[in-house]
Amino acid sequence: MRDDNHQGLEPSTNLQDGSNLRILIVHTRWNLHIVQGLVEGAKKAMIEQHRVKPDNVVIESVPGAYELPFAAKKFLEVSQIRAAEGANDLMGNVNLLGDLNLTSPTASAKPTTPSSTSSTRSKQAFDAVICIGVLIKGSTMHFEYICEAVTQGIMRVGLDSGVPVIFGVLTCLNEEQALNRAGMDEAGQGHNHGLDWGSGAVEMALLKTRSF
Ligand code: DLZ
Repeated sequence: MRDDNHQGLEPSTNLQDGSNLRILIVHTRWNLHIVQGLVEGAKKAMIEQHRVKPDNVVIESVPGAYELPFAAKKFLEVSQIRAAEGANDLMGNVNLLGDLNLTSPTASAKPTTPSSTSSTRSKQAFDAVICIGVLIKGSTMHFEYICEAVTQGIMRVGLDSGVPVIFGVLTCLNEEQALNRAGMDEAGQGHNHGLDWGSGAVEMALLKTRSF
């Protein structure tokens, strides 16, 4: 069914050049068939419209939407520690991760070899995070509680860290609404909101480079 109330993001008049940015997408595995379409939309906008390098789009997953704020915060912190570690390695070989006894919580959990550690350390911290998930209302109050917690949590991570965190969570009354907002509806008249989230992440990440 066509959503006549759809309002997409009006593109910025300036080119938002994301070629120096590194952006994290954290997505849920709940409602994965829809979430994947949204993740692809966000990637497409960042890479094709904003010149973000494909290697600089990092994708991680969590079980459900409730886990998004925690994961965004942790991945962000680890990326900041690794970036600082890389800078310190250049100056004096200080190992912050080792000192704090932190390990990476990434889903891929690759074994740490000396070469992979040093290449990971040289990576820049994430300039923005996009949290992507799909919440579909059921017959209990669960939906309302998760929506509230996720919304507040994602906002808090952004404000506390000073790094923009995009709210890419659809909160829908049924699957049809979600498919429409992922541009996956049968009639092909929906709009993939992932595109807007990708553009929004680049624009917000670039705020710090603005002079006023
Ligand atoms: C439990 C639950 C329910 C009922 N529905 C969804 C949903 O529609 N979308 C989603 O991303 N996650 C859902 N979850 C899982 C919670 O987000 C969370 O993963 C669990 O409550 C464990 O903390």
